[in-house]
Amino acid sequence: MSRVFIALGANLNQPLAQIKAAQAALTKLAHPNQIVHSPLYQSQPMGPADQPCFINGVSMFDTELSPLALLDALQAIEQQQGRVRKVERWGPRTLDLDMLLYGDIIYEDERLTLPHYDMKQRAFVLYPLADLAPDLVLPCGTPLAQLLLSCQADDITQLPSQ
Ligand code: ROI
Repeated sequence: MSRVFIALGANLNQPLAQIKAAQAALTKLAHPNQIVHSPLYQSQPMGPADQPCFINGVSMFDTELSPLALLDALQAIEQQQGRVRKVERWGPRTLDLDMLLYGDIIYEDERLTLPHYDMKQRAFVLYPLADLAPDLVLPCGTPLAQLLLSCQADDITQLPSQ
């Protein structure tokens, strides 16, 4: 069994409702009562600025699915919630589920890179991750706390718990 962290992001079609529905769908992938959802954040878009704010969060659970089986499950949830893969890079989306970490695995193929290739720069990922696992150390040996020190949090706002 491996501990996984999934980043959730949405900025279209009632993003808060999209994130809530995704949390419910992820709960079905986890062992019973073994999932924890971070507080949610509103964040300014990274990439093109002419798109709505995002709602972001992270969920943590243990799974027996392999990394690629978990990726299939995440993509199925994205599809169920109306995600259409667009040509435009970094455009708006109804739901993004990104596998951040799968245990201590370091992995790369054309479908999946572990840890997530850009997580170290993204405040909207690092802050909710730290809410769940403040003492986390990445597979490369870098403590999460160290990444937070060099990451500006001025474009994210924690939402009151729902
Ligand atoms: N920007 C923010 N703030 N949150 C996201 O989840 C997010 N996801 C993306 C891009 C378009 C890069 N920008 C984002 O995929």
